[in-house]
This record gives sequence, structure tokens and C-alpha cells, in this order.
Amino acid sequence: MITIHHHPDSTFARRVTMALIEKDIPHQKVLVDMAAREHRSPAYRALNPYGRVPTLVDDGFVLSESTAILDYLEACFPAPALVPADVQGRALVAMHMKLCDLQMARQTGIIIFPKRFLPPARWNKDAMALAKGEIEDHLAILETQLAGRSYLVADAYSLADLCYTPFLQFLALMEITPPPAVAAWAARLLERPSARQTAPAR
Ligand SMILES: N[C@@H](CCC(=O)N[C@@H](CS)C(=O)NCC(=O)O)C(=O)O
Repeated sequence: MITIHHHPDSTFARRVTMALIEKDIPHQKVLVDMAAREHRSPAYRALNPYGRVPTLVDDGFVLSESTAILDYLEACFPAPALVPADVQGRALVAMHMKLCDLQMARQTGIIIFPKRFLPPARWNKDAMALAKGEIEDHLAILETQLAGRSYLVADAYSLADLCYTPFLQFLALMEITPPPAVAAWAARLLERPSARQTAPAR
């Protein structure tokens, strides 16, 4: 049985819970009480030395990093497929997953962590403005790649789209107006049952 250590406010853990729903994978969830700093406890660090969620445990096999977990789930539960069948399609999905982390996920965290969890007096406004500009530059690139398409790769929903979904959720909170193809894509992704069922409370 797969166990996923998670927190419902975590964007990265949400990727994994979405994949579990998309693939209808039997699993159990363990809530890591981040407010109580349980993610920093020796017991949790024994699973994930970096003290981050998500972490997957599968019959004693322990795996962290959301994209690695998504790849593992895809390999263990290939249907319904969330990657294309062809080698080049899979390579493109891997590229987009990496670019999501490099160009959007990190920057989104810089903006939304303070906005969700800290009083304005503790916001680093310069870092947040820089991150916002980087996201806007990245969305302009995605806009050209998404023109005339519904999804990033092979015009089918894939792990590439799934990886972006938790971060696209917060465009409004980040006060980012996405260009039209990105806006339509974000709306399409956020309408999926896996996204609706995992939408964060704040
Ligand atoms: N690269 C990691 C990032 C995971 C991550 O940063 N998770 C956040 C919650 S969204 C966390 O656990 N933060 C706690 C901390 O860094 O202390 C992944 O893809 O799983």
C-alpha cells in the first residue's frame, strides 16, 4: 500500500495527491503537521532528511521530491497514462516538469508563502517583485508554446500540465494576469476533478 506524507496547503504535495486521484491509485495519507513543525522532527527527517513534503512510502521504499514520486507512480501504475507513449513526447514532458520547477514553482513560493502565511510586515517585497517578473517572463514563453493547443505536450493532459496546476491556482493571489492561452489552459487544468478535489482552503 502506498502512503503519502503530505499537507493540504502544500503545492508540491498536491501534485502527488492529484496524480493518485487521476490514476485512482489505492493509498493512505499521513498528515504532516507543519504548523507544529512535525516536518522538522527526527522521525519525519528519517524519511525525508530535508524536512519537506511530500514523501512517499511504498512497502518500505521511501521516495521524496514530487517529480520523482510522479515518475514512480507513472512507472508502477501506467494506466491511465499521464505521459505520451513515444520517446520524444516523454522527453518533452520531462523538460516541462523541470522548467516548471526552475521557472515557476520556486518563484511562486517566494510570493505565496508570505502572502498565505505571514503578516505583511514580514514580506520581502523586493524578492517578491523579482519573482513576479520572472514568472511573467516564463508565462510569455508558455503563451507561445500553448498557442492553438489545449495542453503542453501532444495535446493530451500529462504530468507536465499536472505539475503546473498547483502553481497556476495562485495567479490571482500573485496579482499576475496571464496571457490568453495561458489563462485558458490554467482554467482547463483547474477544472479537472483532481484539481477541484485538492484545492487548498487558503
Ligand atoms: N522540490 C520539492 C519541494 C518540496 C517543498 O518545498 N515542500 C514544501 C511545502 S510546499 C515544504 O515541505 N516546506 C518545508 C520546508 O522547506 O521547511 C518537491 O518537489 O517535492
